[in-house]
Amino acid sequence: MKWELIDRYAKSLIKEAGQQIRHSFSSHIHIDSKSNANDLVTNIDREIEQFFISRIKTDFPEHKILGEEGFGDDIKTLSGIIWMLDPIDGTMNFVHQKRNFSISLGIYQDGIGILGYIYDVVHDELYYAKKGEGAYLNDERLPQLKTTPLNESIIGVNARWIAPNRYIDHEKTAALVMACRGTRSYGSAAMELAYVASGRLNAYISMRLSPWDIAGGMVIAQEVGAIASNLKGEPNALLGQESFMIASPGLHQDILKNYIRVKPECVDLN
Ligand code: 2AM
Ligand code: CA
Repeated sequence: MKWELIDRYAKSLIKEAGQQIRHSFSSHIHIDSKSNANDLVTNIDREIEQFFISRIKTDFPEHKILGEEGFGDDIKTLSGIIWMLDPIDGTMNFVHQKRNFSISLGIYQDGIGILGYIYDVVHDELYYAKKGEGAYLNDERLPQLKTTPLNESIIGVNARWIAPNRYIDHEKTAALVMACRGTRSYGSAAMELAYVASGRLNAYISMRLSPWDIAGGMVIAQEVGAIASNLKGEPNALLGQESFMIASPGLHQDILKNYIRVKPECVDLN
């Protein structure tokens, strides 16, 4: 019963937050940058995170919250129940395009993903899953993923990883781009995970993601048989930034083995 209650509660919080974000389009949005000039945050990111936290702290005081904007708890271990929240994943899209961003939420117990949500606010598409009970897009159950060969696959990858960079061998990534059917880059990691889970993409690759970017999507993806790992092929630890890849079963192996080479000198890439 407990998880059914938390699930209903989380969905209603997400829908309410989505409404607030849609209303914010007609107000003044204040934009700041964080780690670099292109790493954006707005007053809306902060207000939405605070909205979630104040509600969760009131109604589930024993739960912990890991939020991108830092208003939650200082999380050092995954013990207990932790809500991993990105109030707006794809802030650059929120600012520049007013679409292609999402609310991303995963609820974990002792490191195991129990509930996952990705809400495409503008299209009113809620992807969600409960561990062991399948994944859904709004009220439609998502089917199990079928393996697609690379030459029939669409890969979500940012063009910067096809140019020389310090993390991975760009010539290998360029070969991947040539070998697949097509590439896309949507600019919201959580949405790209949702797209892999729903078959709109067949794989998604990123060099550096945080727990709140992937926590919700991992629960959803697991329910449809997608495989996720860091670029070394290890499970993501969800405690700090890591590289990331998710794909349908056979494709994950193929890409990791034949098209990804992490530079040996790049010691800080997990
Ligand atoms: P964000 O918008 O919540 O920051 C952009 O390619 C995707 O990567 C977005 O989902 C973005 O999430 C995420 N991301 C994670 N860390 C990032 C960083 N340091 N700079 C820019 N985007 C980052
Ligand atoms: Ca964010």
